[in-house]
Order: sequence, then C-alpha cells, then structure tokens
Amino acid sequence: MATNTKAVDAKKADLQKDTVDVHAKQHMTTDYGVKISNPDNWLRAADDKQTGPSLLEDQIAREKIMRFDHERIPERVVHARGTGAFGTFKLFESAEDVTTAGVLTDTTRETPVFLRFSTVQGSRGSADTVRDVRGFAIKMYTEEGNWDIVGNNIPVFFIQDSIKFPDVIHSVKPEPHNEVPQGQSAHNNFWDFQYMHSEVTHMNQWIMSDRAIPRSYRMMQGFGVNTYSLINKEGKRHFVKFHFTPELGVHSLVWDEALKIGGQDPDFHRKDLMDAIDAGHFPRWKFGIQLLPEEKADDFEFDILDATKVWPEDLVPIRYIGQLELNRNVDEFFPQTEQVAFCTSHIVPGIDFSDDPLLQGRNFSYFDTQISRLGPNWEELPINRPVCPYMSLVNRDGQGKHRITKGKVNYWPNRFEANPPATAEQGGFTTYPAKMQGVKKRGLSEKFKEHFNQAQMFYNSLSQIEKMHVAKAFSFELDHCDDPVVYKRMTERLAAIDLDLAKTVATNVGGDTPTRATKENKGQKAKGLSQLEYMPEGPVITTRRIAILLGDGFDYNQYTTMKEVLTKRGAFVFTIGTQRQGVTAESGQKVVPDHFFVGMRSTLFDAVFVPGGKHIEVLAKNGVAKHWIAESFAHLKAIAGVNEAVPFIEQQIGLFEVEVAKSGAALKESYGVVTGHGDAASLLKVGNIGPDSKGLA
Ligand code: HDE
Repeated sequence: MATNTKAVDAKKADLQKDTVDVHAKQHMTTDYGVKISNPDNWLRAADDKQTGPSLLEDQIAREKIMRFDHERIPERVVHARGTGAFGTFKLFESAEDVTTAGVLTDTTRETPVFLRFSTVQGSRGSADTVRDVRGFAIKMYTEEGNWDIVGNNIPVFFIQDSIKFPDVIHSVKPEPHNEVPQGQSAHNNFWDFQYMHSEVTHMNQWIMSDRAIPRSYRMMQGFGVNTYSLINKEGKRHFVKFHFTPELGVHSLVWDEALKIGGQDPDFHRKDLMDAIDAGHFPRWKFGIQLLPEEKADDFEFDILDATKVWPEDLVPIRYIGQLELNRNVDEFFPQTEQVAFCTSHIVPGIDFSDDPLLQGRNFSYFDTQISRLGPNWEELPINRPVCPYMSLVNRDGQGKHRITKGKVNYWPNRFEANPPATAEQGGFTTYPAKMQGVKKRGLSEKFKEHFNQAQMFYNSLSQIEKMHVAKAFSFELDHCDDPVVYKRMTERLAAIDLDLAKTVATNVGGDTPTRATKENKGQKAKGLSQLEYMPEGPVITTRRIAILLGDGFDYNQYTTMKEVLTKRGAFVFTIGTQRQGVTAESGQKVVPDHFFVGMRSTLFDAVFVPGGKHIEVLAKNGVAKHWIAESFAHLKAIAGVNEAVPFIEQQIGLFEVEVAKSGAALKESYGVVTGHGDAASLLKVGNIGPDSKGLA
C-alpha cells in the first residue's frame, strides 16, 4: 500500500498545530514567555566567595524544579510498558453488506491510525521480551470520529466477566507483600488464581505457547477479542470479531533468548519497530472480520459472547477486507505514546457493542481510567482528538481544558439552536435496538460453564515443537512457585488438557504424576491456531538482523559480497569485531565494526556469517565469538561460513561433519547451517539468498 499523504497528513497536520522544534534556533524562555539568560545557577544572596542561600524569589529556578517534580503521571494500571507508531488503514473490499461505517465501506479512503503495542504485567520501565500477552491497541481517526480497537495478540482472554479483572490483574502483578516479581507471571499468586478459575484454562495454553514471546511487534497477530456488532443500512445486525494478520508472518523468540534479551536489551521490541519504520520497511497487517448473522448466534456449543472462546475459523471463516500499515514514528514519546488513551466504548456509526460481559465492563473501565491518568479533558490532548470536526456545548470546563468555545450558551436545547444533535441521516449515532428481556441477576449463561474443550483444541492443533515449548513454559513457570499447593494443583489441572503434558510438567516441577486424563480429549483441532500456519510466502530476510563476525585477517571479498547482497535484500547487517577501533582484512582494508564482541550478543541477531581468512585464528581464541556460534545454533538460527570459518563453526556446534568436495564448492545445509569452500557468491547461491533468489534458507 503506497502511503497516501492526504490521509497521513490529516492527523499529521492536526498535530502540527501543537508541535514545536527544539532545533528551530529559538531562545529558551520561561513557560510564560520571558527569555532566560542564566538557566544554570539559582539566584543567591552571594557573599564575597560567591556562596550564600538560594532565594525563593527565583521564579525561573522554581518553575524549572516544579515542572520536574511533576513530570510523571500515573502509569497505566495494566499495559504500562509499550510503544506506538502512526500509520494508515485502507480497505480493499467494502463491507457495506454488513455495515454502514464509512471506515469499513469506503474503499477510496485512507484512515490515519495510531497503534500502541504493550505488555500487560510489567511497569513502564520493564523489559520488552518477557512472557506476556501483548496489547495491540488501535486508534482510527475516521471521518466520523475516533474508533478504538483495543486488542491483544492473543484471541481469547483469561476471564468471562469483567468484575474479575481486578482479581486476575492483582494475581499476576508483583505480589503485595514484597512487590516481586517484575514482568513475570512465574509466581505463586498468578498460578493460584489460574487454578481457582478453570475458565482461564484456554488462555493459559496461549500464554504458555510461543505467542507470548514474539520476535517482534511486527510479527504478531492482533485480535479485537471481544464480540462487537456491525449494523447495515437495512438495520440488520451481524456479530463480528476483528483480526489483524501480519504480512511478515508470526514468529517468536525461543525462551532462552527472551530471558537473555530482557537483560541485554530491554528495549528490543521498541527499537525493532522504530528501526524498521525509519528504514522504510513499513509493517503491514491484513484486516479481517469474522461475521455471524444475529439469528445464528445460538448455533454453537460455546457462547459467541464468551471472550475465553475463539470462533474456530473452520466454522466462521475470516473475510479479509483491508490493510493496516505503520509508517511513521512518533516525534515525542510522552505527549504521543504515553498520553494516547484508548476506549473500547469509542465506536462510530455502523458499529455497535454486544452483550459480551467482558466488553460491557471494559466500556466502563477505559473511560474511567483515563480520568485518573490524564484528567477529564484527556480527549482534547492532541494525540487523542479526532480529525473530523467535533464540538459539544455541554462537555466543557474541568482541569486541563485548552479549547476555547465561543458563544453564549452551554446547554441543549437553547434559544439559538446552537450545536444541535444530528439525525441518523446526518450521521448521528443510533444504537441498535436490541431486544432485551430477563431478570436482574449475577451470573452467565450455561454455555459459559464449559472451560476445557477449546483449551484442548488449541493444544491439539499445535505442532510437536510448539507443544514441547508449552510443556517447557509451564515447567519454567511452576518451578518458580514455591508453594506446593500451587504447583501440584496446576499440574493436576493439566491432566484435563493432555495427559502427556501433565506428566511431563509434573515430573519437571515436582507435582504428583497424574495417571489418567481428568477430561477426555477427543482430538479436536482447528485451523489458524498453530503459528506455523502464518509463515509468509517464501522466507524473507527483510529487516532481519544479521551479524558478520570479524577479526584482523578476514577475507575482505567474502565480507563485502555478503554484506552487499544482504543489505540489498533489506536485511539489517551489523559487523561485530574484536575491537571497534577497526579490524584489518587480509588484503589490507580496514573496517570499523558497528560493535565489538563484549557489547553485543548472538541473541540480538537473527543470523550470523563468518567470512574465511586468517582472522579465524583470532576468533578461535575469543570466548564471546565462540559462544556466539554455539548459542546461535542452540537458538536455531541461520549460520553461514566460508573456508577457514567452516571448521571453526563445526567446532562450536560440534554436531556434524561437513563434506567438502575437492572442487571447493560443495556445501552442506543442515539445521540452518550453511558452510562452504570457495567464495561467498557460491555460498549465497546454495543459501538461496543471492540477488535473484526469493529468500533465506
Ligand atoms: Fe484492558 N485495560 N481491560 N484488556 N487493555 C486497560 O485502560 C480492562 C482486556 C488492553 O495501549 C486499561 O487505558 C478491563 C482485554 C490493552 O493504552 C484499563 C478488562 C483486552 C490496553 C483496562 C480488560 C485488553 C488495555 C489500563 C475486562 C484485549 C492498553 C490503561 C476484563 C482485547 C491500551 C487503560 C493502551 C488497558 C481495563 C480486558 C487490552 C484499566 C476492565 C480482553 C491493549 O482500563
């Protein structure tokens, strides 16, 4: 999708009104506009030695300190850690058969968007790569007002009724007596809660799967999770679920990497997103809708309003109708990413809610939380205000108000007919007249009480390797629980999903090995649950981080050939050398590496290349370089090497022998390791990454 400057400019131009540039050669002033001559010394009653008490009279100093004292606002009570970017949403097919919403019917539009990704548990300064659900919150600045889809990268949720939200969040957040742990669900309280609420069982499987440790925000799905409604011009309602499927495919880290990156580069995902956008590699998602006509709502064994259930794609296919692209980074983090505020209750005409009990509670909560975080005028903040005309003569005043509304009246109706409401024909929002009957009570329908079928279906649908990761994830988490009640009960619970899984975890964490499945698993599977189904067509190396290891005496031709080809293919190539002052090739050229070995680790890269040359003697004595290869292999990364690098690589992975043909061009590929003799060009051919090939093996 080409960037439509008109659409992007709508929000960009809107923000421009409030944007200033520190590089604009403007003098420093106080907040009330007086130029400052000395910002470095507090006004003092100075004696001969220039010492003496500070004076309260110094408004310049007091303003500076006061502003600093109040720089922080309350962080989000959940999803505190996050990052965002601007982009556009475009339709390639109108959904006018099911909705009147302009954003979902007008194929000529490009709607500006802001998307904020987040983790749930950790505080604002926590690490990006922790095991957690990722938030996927989108604000669409449509011509009919803002539409927020406040989604996650996992299609289901822990609980069914929003009154349980404070409980589930308290259980996962750091424990109250010691505020431990940070950015982790591996603790007693979380797993205690999980056992106590069998409705979480399905979500449990998802968060213990690789979905909870994504490689990049750009490589995750987005789901609206809740059931919404779409209303067409005949007034007919369809229930709907929203899906965003990444063009780059769905990819994850391995757990060992995620743990290490947490320390090595806590901003890994944040930087990954910014770097890709800055380099012009705009991440894209296909936008799809799952639709159910109202009369079919009761046709399923699960309740379609239950957010702990997916609508299996085999039963309700996804209709892909649009595309979302992120193409612009923020100018300043605080006023944009930190102050952006989403509300599930922000919908536009043609879209409506459902009785999904989680959604109903969310509609209250988001609106409420913004008031304590940002104050009552949070919707007037530049990042939050709509791009379409907006005005309310009634909603005014309050802390932080900065819009000036002219006129003599602030109530409706008024003698001037000022600021009249709009009819439906004029675009006024009308609520779908859903029929209601029943008695007031607390509780949910019978179908909400079934908690295991879809947990089994998810697990059954995973590949062997994904299942192995689930078992390891449960084992890691429960191993961190030191209360036997917690880990014993949870391993028991797993016997309702899969007996082998329960046995493996029980053995690892010290539970009692279950002897029988507590619920029969009929082997039901569904489409779209294993992330291996979301591989892009043909492997892509665009934006993948590739390290080239160098020491004095490397083969310059091999280095440049590989670097050029990879860079042309859109990979981010980094040279890692024994020192950053420069390394010298066998043929005399000097290269200044991007990093030196102590500064970086293999975990921060997707692949590694080692050119041949005498530098291998240096690398073979360098512990970090050796570990780099072994660790890359353990993390299943692509490794390539030529000539002298071949035995060096073999030694580190110590696993297989490479057959070298006498011609010097034979290569062997195994486990993503490509080595060969000759030049880098023949290696590229076999590795399928030459200029004409489609991807990387
Ligand atoms: Fe949230 N959630 N949530 N949530 N949520 C918040 O709103 C809440 C739920 C999600 O980047 C809060 O502005 C309740 C499901 C995201 O700014 C708060 C329930 C899903 C974000 C809140 C849920 C989400 C939030 C905290 C009912 C996936 C970050 C700060 C059980 C579909 C948005 C804020 C951002 C944030 C309440 C459940 C996603 C307190 C009551 C389900 C992505 O209002």
